[in-house]
Amino acid sequence: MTTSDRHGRAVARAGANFALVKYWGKADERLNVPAVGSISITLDALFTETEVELAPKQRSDEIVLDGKRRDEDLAKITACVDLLRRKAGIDTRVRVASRNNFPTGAGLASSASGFAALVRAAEAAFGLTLSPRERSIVARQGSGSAARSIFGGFVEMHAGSAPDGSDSFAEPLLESTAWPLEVVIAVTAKGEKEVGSRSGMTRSASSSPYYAAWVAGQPPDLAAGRAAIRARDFAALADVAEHNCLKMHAAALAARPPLVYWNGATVECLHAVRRLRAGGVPVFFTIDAGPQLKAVCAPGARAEVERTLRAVPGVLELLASTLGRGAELR
Ligand code: 2P0
Repeated sequence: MTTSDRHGRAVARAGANFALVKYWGKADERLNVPAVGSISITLDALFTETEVELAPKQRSDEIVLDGKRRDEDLAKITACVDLLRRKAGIDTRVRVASRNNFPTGAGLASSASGFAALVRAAEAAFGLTLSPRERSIVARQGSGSAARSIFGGFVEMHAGSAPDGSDSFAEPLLESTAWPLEVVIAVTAKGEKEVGSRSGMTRSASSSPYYAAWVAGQPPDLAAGRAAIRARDFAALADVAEHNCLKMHAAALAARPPLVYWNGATVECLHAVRRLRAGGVPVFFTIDAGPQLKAVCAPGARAEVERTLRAVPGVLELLASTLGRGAELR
């Protein structure tokens, strides 16, 4: 029996994640090693489910996302699956069918959950058993944030310093059940963003006068984020997360041409969250490379956060989630 007879097909699910101490910039573009570490939370309610099936008769991989062929994503997916083909010692092509239960490419971390689910499913389809760390290293080469979606709850990604990227992986910091924070996402625009994270990072690194300061400031933010999570200190986490988010956007805004990921509603939501917290509601915001605002709140505060954000003009829809588990086979 060949590997493909024994295995051949697998389905995996991975939750989206977003960073509270952010990844922005690369140390090595070829190996996709980030310039800075990051700390994230993995979500339960926003996920990608991916089926990988060996296709021995095909000469190239095939990717279908939300029912549509995505030939534009094929090169990145093939490169990532190649890493697993090499480990398995086989050269068989695959058919990948993937589904997001949330809008793709609008700053909601679809590449994070997408590559984490792809790696988990392809590993199983090829009959491999990787350690979680190896999975994270492979997922990173698909998309940096995907290294974090391998794990659930609170996760830290290490930038690492090895030239081969072998110490650039994520690992769990705290389980979701140990501090069950909740998330409300204010969707302020739908559709794919104008400038993807990857080119936004390159542009920031090459042209923003604040990029070096952004990189230099990351170790203390990581230490503060780690300490706040270990101590379950909401006020401390809110402080470092908002500061770190605004620094990332400051570096991006100062790029040439500028990277303005926000719209008016994003900014109104930011103010609404700050007003809520000033009034004693345990909530803070973060914003990624897109116009959606993510509000993170302590258990019990979600209903009030939802009421407030729903009333902000320009908010099209709210998504809510608890924290979730890492990438798993179905
Ligand atoms: C983050 N973002 O830490 C940051 C904040 C967006 C803003 O990780 O080039 O899609 O595939 O490694 O992972 C988005 O970057 O970039 C991201 P690649 P990725 O969540």
